[in-house]
Amino acid sequence: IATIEDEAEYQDTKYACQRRTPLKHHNKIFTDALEVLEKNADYTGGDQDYSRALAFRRASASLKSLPHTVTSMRDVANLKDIGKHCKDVIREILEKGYSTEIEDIKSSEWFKTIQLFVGIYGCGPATARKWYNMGYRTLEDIKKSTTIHLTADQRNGIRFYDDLQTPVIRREAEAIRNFIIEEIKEISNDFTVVITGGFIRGKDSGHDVDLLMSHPDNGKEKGVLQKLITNLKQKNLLLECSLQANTFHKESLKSPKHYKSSMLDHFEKSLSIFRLEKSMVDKYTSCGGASKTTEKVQGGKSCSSNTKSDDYILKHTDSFDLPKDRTWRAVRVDFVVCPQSQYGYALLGWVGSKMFNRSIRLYADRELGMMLSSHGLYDRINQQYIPASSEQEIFEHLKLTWIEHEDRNC
Ligand code: DCP
Ligand code: MG
Repeated sequence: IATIEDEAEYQDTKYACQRRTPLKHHNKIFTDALEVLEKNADYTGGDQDYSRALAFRRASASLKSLPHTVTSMRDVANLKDIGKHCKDVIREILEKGYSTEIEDIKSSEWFKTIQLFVGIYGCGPATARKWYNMGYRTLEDIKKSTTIHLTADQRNGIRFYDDLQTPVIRREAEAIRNFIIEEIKEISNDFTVVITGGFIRGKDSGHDVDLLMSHPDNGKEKGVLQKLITNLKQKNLLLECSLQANTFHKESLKSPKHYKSSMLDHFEKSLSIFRLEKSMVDKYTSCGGASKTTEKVQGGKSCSSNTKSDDYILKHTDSFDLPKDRTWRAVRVDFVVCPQSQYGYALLGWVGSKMFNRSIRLYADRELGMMLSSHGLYDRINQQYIPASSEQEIFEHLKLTWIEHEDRNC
């Protein structure tokens, strides 16, 4: 039951980052419908569709933070960010329990096929549409095609399709984190490894595991990820991985281009597919899972510098089939390394959600003339960088009330 304070808080806000958006909210039937409209616009892909997708997402975020259930159109009259199209959908759901438009979209061959194809790791809406227009409708069609040239990501995306479509559960994420902590002890002491993304916002499952890694001494984080990846490859634990170097320059914080081109950040990172042995889940979740390694390194392992990143990527001639009696599953894991001086900003960015980030960045820009990214904050008016050692400090700089991680699910 919503309190007067909850209602007042909702009424007071213009941006999603100013209000609490819990995971479990009161209007799922409506937000599920709006998410179909958002996906549909996103799959369609034009500039206008991008704006439409965003509008549906904003409407959905508004309903998610509403402290009560919408039961009549009167409840919707003064809601934030709900346009005519959304209102029509809500009205129909209120009257009939479903929306004809949403049901039509969900059952259309086009939508179902694009949804199937964008589920392939490495395949975005543009590629999915291209394949659809070439007449392909199933994964089998894609596998058999002799005209499509699949990228390495897409070949693995198809090979591990079922695994990667199966949500990663919290226990699996924790096992991977704890295992990685053990592995890093071989390379560097005092490293911290934190699970971010959906799990830190309280979700029980997600599409991947996002690990933010750092060292308390600024600069000492350098080189560790490369060694970690080399070691994991030697142990045959990576089915695929890319290693991206850090490309951040402080000056770029001032450049509007930095904010436009990079919803994603410039940290050193590896977007990988991890081979999770099922036995690992029990082994690495029973130990309690400290989030910090403190033991001293007993002689770090050597790292060969000529490791190719495509060691485990399928060759074009390899089969898509996996062994039937597997003892492992494939899990998408993002490893991200940030220097301590940017940790608060990096954490804020990797906690998300994507919509929360969009909202807080827009708020900083429009309301305060400040540019916020996962690397820092730049005050355009006073022309200075604003350092922060924690997320709390960033909220203070932005004159925002603190929002807990589990209330950033917009
Ligand atoms: N992120 C972002 N913009 C992107 C990608 C990511 O701001 N284009 C940030 C916000 C996300 C976080 O990184 O919350 C992690 O990205 P994920 O795509 O893994 O999103 P989630 O972890 O929130 O969802 P899921 O539970 O499905 O993994
Ligand atoms: Mg995630």
